[in-house]
Amino acid sequence: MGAIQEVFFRRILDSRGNATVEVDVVAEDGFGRAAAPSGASTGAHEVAAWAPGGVEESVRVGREQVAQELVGVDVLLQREIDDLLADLDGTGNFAKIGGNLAVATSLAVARCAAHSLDLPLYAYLGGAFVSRLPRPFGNVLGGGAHAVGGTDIQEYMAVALGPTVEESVFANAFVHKEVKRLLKEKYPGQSLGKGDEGAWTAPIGNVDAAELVAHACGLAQDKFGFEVRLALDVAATELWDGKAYGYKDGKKTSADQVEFLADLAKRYHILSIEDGLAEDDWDGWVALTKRIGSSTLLVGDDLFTTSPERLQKGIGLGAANAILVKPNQIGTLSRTVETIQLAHDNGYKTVISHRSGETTDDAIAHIGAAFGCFGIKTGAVGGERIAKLNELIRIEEEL
Ligand code: 2PG
Ligand code: MG
Repeated sequence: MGAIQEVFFRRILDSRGNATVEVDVVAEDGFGRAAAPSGASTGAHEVAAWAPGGVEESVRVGREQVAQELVGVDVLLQREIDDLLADLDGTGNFAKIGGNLAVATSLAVARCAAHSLDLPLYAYLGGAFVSRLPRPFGNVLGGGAHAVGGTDIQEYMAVALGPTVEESVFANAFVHKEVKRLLKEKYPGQSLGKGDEGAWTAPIGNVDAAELVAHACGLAQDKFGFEVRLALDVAATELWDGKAYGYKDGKKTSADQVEFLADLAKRYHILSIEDGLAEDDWDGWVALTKRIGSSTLLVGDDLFTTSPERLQKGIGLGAANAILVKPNQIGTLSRTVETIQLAHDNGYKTVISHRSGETTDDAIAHIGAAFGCFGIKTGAVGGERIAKLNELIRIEEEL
């Protein structure tokens, strides 16, 4: 039932003004559309983003080669379709067709299947017993590869642990506003900027930034009456030169970095630290996990790149205790789900995530709900960020 009839590929804008791909899948009884995001602080172990010639070549390959392979296939055969995409590519890392083309196709197929069954995407993927929604992680202050002149640490996030997603989303947005107010007080008359994800950027030091955001989280906690915690994405791969982590005020060895983060985590009661160490600094990851893994979520992003194989290695070594899940790092929905299930089977928490370059596609809200992810990292404000947050509020209402 529900054979795919047509597949359309087009180049569209992302939130940074770069080109990305949108895919439409038309089947006998359904229609599905999805778009791919893109990263700035990408991990070396992610699948290739695009065909060698970039977005335009991926779109051409989609039109000339992918579409004809999908036409006639039952849209409900998600795993087979995802395998077909990998086989058609043939490189093992989507270097020929582009991981972003693959992921947009894979998600558009899932949307079309859900539509043909008259189900919302989360219900199609997760079934009748979906009940636990992910906690929103909202980026409120930062720098790194996402902003000019900000902190070395890429993201300072608010994580509201409210009784509902709706209340949590508003608490995170409140922290975003309070951070602006506190920055204006601290730097009177100076202009403030925003990074790619809508987080504030200011000429503030890494520790002062933690202090300021932790304070803003405390104000939110007082106002809303539930816990609001600080979370970091250090994006340490961007700081690592092969020997040391380079900060504006000096270098840190891997051991120094572990001490620095352990101290910050304790001082500011930090809920989670993502990419506290570089993508191949496995020893550092194991050391940090031994040191604070029992009290702090240590989330591997560039470390795992949503790959079941890299996650398996981390589980074996005792590196990290949580994983960031970005479907376009691995290229298909099936592989994304494989990673989420492997994580949950081994006691690793999952945080489904946007990329710094985004569209208004809200698939990650549905995936996070369907598979019971612990968290969803998708910004605090901004059109392409609230697309996901508001969709989660709708899902919550439906449940
Ligand atoms: C990250 C992401 C999203 P990018 O590092 O976690 O915040 O950034 O998409 O640039 O990799
Ligand atoms: Mg990250």
